[in-house]
Amino acid sequence: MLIQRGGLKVVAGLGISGVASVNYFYRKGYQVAVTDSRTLPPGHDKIPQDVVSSFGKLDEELLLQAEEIILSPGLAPQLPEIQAAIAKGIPVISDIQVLHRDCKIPIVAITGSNAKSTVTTLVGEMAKNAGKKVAVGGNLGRPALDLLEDHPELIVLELSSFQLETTTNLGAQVAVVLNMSEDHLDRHGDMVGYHAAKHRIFQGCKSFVFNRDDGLTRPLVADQIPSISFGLNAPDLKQYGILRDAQGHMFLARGTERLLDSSAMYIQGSHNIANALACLALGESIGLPLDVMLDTLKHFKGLQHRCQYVDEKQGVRYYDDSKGTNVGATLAAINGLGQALAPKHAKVVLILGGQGKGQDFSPLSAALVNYARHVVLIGTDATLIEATLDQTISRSHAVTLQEAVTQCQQQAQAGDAVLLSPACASFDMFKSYNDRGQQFVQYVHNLT
Ligand code: UMA
Ligand code: ADP
Repeated sequence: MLIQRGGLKVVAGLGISGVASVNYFYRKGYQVAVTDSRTLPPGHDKIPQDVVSSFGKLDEELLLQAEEIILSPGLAPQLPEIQAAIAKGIPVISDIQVLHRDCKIPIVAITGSNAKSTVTTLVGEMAKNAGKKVAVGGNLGRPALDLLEDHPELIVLELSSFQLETTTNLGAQVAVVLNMSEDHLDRHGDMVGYHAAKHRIFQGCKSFVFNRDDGLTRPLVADQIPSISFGLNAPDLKQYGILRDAQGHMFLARGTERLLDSSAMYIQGSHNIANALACLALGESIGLPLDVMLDTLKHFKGLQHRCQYVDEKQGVRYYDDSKGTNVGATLAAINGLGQALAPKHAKVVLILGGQGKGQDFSPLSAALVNYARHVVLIGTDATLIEATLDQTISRSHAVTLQEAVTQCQQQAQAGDAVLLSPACASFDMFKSYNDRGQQFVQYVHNLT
């Protein structure tokens, strides 16, 4: 430590973001300490040895000594130890707030219930291909404060409602809530709380993008703040949308100008067309050239575990949508695959379930009646989910994912698609959605 600056910064929660926060303050010469309720939290060996650390419970005494508390997204501000600090007037902020306070680099801020990672990655690629020195991270990939080490000229941030809850006046160059559907209600209480957290992304923004098809993405901000909209319909002048030709081909469009035949992209499904349009609107807001953006869209192959084709076994195709961790994402997957299979009279066999996060699962039922041959339920909330399904939907239960894959193979007919899209978090049975997806891929490859 070079010099001692200011009062004590206490980092609460030492996960990926906690490690980045501790190291950031340490490098800058601040007094910094860390507390975590876990006895041996991940990253305990990635911080300097002389940083005061208190593990095994959230150390209220330490927290109350703080000049400010940097709260990990995995910890809710409602925790009694954090509430005690708030009651004493100690500011509780996110690592995103620290980033904003300490840098004047323009930020593209992206949130939404789904598509955050896809859109963040794509906008990052577009900026890079346009020759910008861009750093990409936040809820995805690298923690926000690590991005400053790249000395970027532009930062593209994926932001979760957990991060936004403790972020004020972010002042993004451009901000977007891509879409809104139920998620993380166990943390935010209800849709109103979740919506309020998400919409903090617009505080102080210089421009914004919104989804015309989803009223909950529109911010309440002053009229004079410039905006661009996207939606899956014909766009007004200078907005992004869809135009169809006489043969029914869908074109990504700006106003009346056709930009790109949607079939020229690898990423498919109407939700991905919406995502691509959102990227164009965000890119335009930060001055990226259109030709570079379109070229990036044409070459992007999509991210792992997002409706990814895995293999074909005995005429049945298998898809890994392990990142389908809420009802909105799973609906997009069932409808996308179901509509493609329907003309061939083929159907979807779905693996569904896990930790439900307090969501209402009933919107899945109608899509499953239309497109599913069978549903295999797994995980903690399997029974809860089953109770929302229409009686006519064929279903079974499996204790392990391997058993679920075997059941799917038994139920599927040639031409069908087996889809892992659980609409739930994975932590009851797996380390993460990545782990769940990787295990699924392995079991599928092992099928005869
Ligand atoms: N935890 C404790 N005690 C503590 C601190 C944390 O038990 O004292 C638990 C939390 O309840 C949580 C887990 O540890 O279940 C991880 O929490 P964390 O705050 O240590 O998380 P990090 O490792 O710092 O990762 C966080 C984000 N995690 C969460 O928001 C839960 C990561 O998003 C993010 O990539 C990372 O910061 C870098 O910014 C992950 C995520 O699941 C991908 N996000 C949610 C989502 O996308 O739906 C919001
Ligand atoms: P996030 O980072 O918000 O979780 P991802 O890009 O990782 O978003 O995608 C998560 C899930 O949402 C995947 O199952 C993906 O297929 C699905 N998805 C992607 N875009 C959309 C969209 N526009 N609407 C609904 N679901 C989507």
